[in-house]
Amino acid sequence: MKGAIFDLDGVIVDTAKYHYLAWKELAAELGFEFKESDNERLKGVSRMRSLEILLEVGGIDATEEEKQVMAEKKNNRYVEMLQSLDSSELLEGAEAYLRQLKNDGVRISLGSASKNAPLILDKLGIRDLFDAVVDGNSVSKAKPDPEVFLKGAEMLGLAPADCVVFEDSQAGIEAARNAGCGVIAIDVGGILTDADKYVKCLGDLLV
Ligand code: B16
Ligand code: MG
Repeated sequence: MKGAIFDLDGVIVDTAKYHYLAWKELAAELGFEFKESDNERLKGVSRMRSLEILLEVGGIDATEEEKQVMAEKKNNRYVEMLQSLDSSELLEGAEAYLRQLKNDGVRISLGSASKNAPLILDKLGIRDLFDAVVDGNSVSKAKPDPEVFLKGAEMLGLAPADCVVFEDSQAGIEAARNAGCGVIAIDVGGILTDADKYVKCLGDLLV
């Protein structure tokens, strides 16, 4: 491993709980209940695709314009919640593992679908640990398309085969495979397949 590419939500921090609260509020405004079990389907998925899944759950039709307004409303609420995010919300061993890799000379990139990734890294105080940041602002094709990880490897100046991806979603694992990277799954629920190795958190990889 010359390069390490990290997904953000579910690997470094649990932002899924805030995504869920913000989507739940939007659903309530639209007149239906969005359950935590439905939220599983939104993990690793882009903002617009998440909205489409939410509307599907609620049985609601909306025009493109209405969807834009809804997505913006949800994001404003989500960003409001992110304001109080700090390093105490880093997942177990995440910062220590990033520092371990840095000490070992491994180059580090982010590979996330989130357009809020720069804000989240700043709030967590770990932005300086990344040599490159690839996120929802710089990719056009969602996972399982390999674009996010191919870009990450390129920004690190490395071949994809020399990079290992750390992912918590099945679509992300497929994206890493499609890119030709190695992949370690952060698999709390024991539900993921097709990875090279499975751990519960990045702390399990500390030496
Ligand atoms: P935003 P990841 C993903 O983060 C989340 O898992 C997913 O639920 C969210 O819809 C997506 O980011 C887009 O986020 O609305 O902030 O642009 O796992 O790819 O780090
Ligand atoms: Mg994720």
